[in-house]
Amino acid sequence: MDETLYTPIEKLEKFKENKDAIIIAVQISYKNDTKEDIHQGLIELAKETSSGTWVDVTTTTKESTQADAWIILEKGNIGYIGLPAHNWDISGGFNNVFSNIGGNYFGLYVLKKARLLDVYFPPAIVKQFPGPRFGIDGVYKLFGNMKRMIAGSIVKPKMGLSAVDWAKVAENVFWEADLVKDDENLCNQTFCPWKDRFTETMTRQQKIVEKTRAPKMYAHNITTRDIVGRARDVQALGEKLGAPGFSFMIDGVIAGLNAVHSVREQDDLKHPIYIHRAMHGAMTRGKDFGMTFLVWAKMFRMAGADYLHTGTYGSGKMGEREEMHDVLLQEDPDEIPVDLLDSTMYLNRWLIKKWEHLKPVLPMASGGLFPGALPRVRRFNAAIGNSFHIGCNAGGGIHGHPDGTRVGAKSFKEVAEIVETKEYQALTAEKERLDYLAKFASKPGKEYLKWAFDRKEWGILV
Ligand code: CAP
Ligand code: MG
Repeated sequence: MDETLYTPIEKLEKFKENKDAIIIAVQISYKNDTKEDIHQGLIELAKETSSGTWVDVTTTTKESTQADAWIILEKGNIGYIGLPAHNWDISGGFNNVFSNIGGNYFGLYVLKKARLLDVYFPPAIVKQFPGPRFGIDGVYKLFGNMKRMIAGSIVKPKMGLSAVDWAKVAENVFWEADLVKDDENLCNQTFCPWKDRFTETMTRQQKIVEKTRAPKMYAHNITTRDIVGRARDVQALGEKLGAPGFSFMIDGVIAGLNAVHSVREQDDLKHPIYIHRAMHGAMTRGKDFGMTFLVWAKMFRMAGADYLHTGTYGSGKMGEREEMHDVLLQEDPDEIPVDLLDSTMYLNRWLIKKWEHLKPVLPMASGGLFPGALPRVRRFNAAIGNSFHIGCNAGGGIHGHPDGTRVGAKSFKEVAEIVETKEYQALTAEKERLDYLAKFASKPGKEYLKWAFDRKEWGILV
């Protein structure tokens, strides 16, 4: 655990005089990491991330210095670097941003560590980006303003099923739960062409919506080269089928922020954008070189994500159990341990906090979830002031139920409903909540829920 404390950029004593610049916070290691070494390392980094190189050159002019980055502050091995806002060529969307805030310096062999911890963009830049078209309120409206967590599923096996077999699994989810999504690696493979999968799924979804009158959503993966073209084709097919319950899913880290922004800025595209974050771990888990997902989450909000994967508060397989640290219960902490910047609690605060004109983004918890994990997700989500506004997906945690997908989905959704009841909400002690849920599942007819709660790898997390 890196105990280094990080001061958020907006909390810096020197923030006011630099608030019109782009500001990055970078944690580095250089030579022997003395105060002087860190200072020198940050000078090298500032040069490399703006106008300089490894030696002084004869071609520098007075004018060229307008692009120089500068060191705002050094706190231990964390440096706060200011870059002139005009260094980001916004005319090209997001393509130029990482070339400025997180490009070359990662390759400087003299740096033994360089982690981009955080980024601040001045309002003049943020205002140039659309942000979510729907946001949390808009997405929940599509779900009939339900007063509970959205219960979703990822069809498993995630690859290999034919379009019809995939749609049959989706159908069983839709009978009970709210949302089905493509998995991150499923798009238009020959064994499951997107048009067939979309058609088979949406016709089944439509029949269930007509029967149950309950809103359903299919997040369809459009991660492809001509992503706007694919979005238009999906939208046209949805209209032809008379089936509006779908969102555009994009593997946002892999496709890139520009792809998300390009889909968002098409005014004729009228469906929410669902961002999966596959491959983020390649950049965010390393403790020496890389960046936090916080950097990505801020820009996905600017680019127009309506839903964004940000982890399960450590309730699933993609992260150890997160603790509810006091600092994470503060809305706007003055300092936070570096290792908590990518905690689901801190990430989700940045998805929902007031930020210029940008609508809040719906957090999606996914990855190793199961019915009994939902109470814990709900408690953590409430702790950051986001109540029940979160989508929860389970793949194995639904399709792994021995009574099949439909029963698994029923179990998952039922727990999302139980935790919203007055009786459950009135319980504050952990043991009371555990006993309440166990008792609920021990009733006749609830054997399927008892199985889920009793399964060794699943259980109940409150
Ligand atoms: C979950 C999942 C999700 C990741 C996402 C998977 O399946 O479909 O893509 O977990 O993680 O492929 O593993 P299970 P994150 O429910 O079966 O685990 O949201 O942290 O990026
Ligand atoms: Mg997946």
